[in-house]
Amino acid sequence: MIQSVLCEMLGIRYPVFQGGMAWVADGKLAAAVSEGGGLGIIGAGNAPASFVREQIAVVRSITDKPFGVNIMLLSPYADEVAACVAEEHVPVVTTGAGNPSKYMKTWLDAGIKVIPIVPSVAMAKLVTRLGASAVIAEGGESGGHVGELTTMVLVPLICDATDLPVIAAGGIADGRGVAAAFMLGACGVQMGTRFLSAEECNIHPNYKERIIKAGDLCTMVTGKRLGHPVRSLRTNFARNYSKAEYGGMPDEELEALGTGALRLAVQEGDIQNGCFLSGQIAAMVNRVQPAADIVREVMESAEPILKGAAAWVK
Ligand code: TUI
Repeated sequence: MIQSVLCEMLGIRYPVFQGGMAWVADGKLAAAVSEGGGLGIIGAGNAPASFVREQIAVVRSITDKPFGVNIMLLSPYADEVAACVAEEHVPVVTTGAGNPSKYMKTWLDAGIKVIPIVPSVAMAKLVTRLGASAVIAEGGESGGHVGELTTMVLVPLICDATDLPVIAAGGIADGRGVAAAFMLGACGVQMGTRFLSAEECNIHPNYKERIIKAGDLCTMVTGKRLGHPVRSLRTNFARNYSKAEYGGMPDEELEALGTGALRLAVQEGDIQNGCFLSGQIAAMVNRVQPAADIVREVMESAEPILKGAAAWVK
């Protein structure tokens, strides 16, 4: 069984986090992952604190295992959600899409383990100084809001930049990815796209089907011009957005084009107007299965690969 310092630190069986995907990662999915021995994470996304509080209650009604909340720092509700997780004393907070500095003291005072997603060495060093428990190094293969660097480059750089445990994310969906992440110096992984196919993942059936059918070239990045690059499935919406972006559409119109598109994908399965966030690894996600099976299967299949690695050394 693969265990690492993260397991003891967080009280989890497997060093696997489920990404806190906006609109997708609700209390039911998070609870299923935590029950399966990983760390389930509620995605606050752009939702208000009332929604997050409800989802925390859902998790607590299903499991007494540890879980986390991801706070999307670009959200207009970030301040109230930050206060809510402190009041609720959630075990773990992860952050994304920004600098979490201004909330760190409140969370640490509430006894929360803070694990920011860092897209750069500078951000890793900053949150290390501010008292983070670990960092998530998320490469640009991931779905959603992406940084510049790939997982292959970012993970070892972050491992060199901090003594904290590093969780690798972006482009990981099976045992080979886990083994590779550990070889790069990570002691845990976070997966988002792989959990889109979980039985307990409550997205529209069109979304699940698209992920399962996706091939290697099925994602693209849009939104660079507005400063928030986002990886999603290459749908008509993404192609049209890209054309508008490079065709000189004014910023406000472009912003309006993207508004509501995540919800349309997740809740309505709207193939024409929805933005179906997905990592490149969707090509490797081929079936629906319980979240707990995903956690176990991915970690168990990494074991022979890691054991076999010694055979390279003569
Ligand atoms: O955050 C994500 N993935 C996301 S967020 C999201 S919802 C969204 N809504 C509106 C616009 C854009 C996205 C969908 N997917 N992943 C973690 C992540 N964090 N990726 C990149 C970063 C990041 C970027 C800059 C973290 C820190 C950061 O700091 C910038 C600075 O220096 O302040």
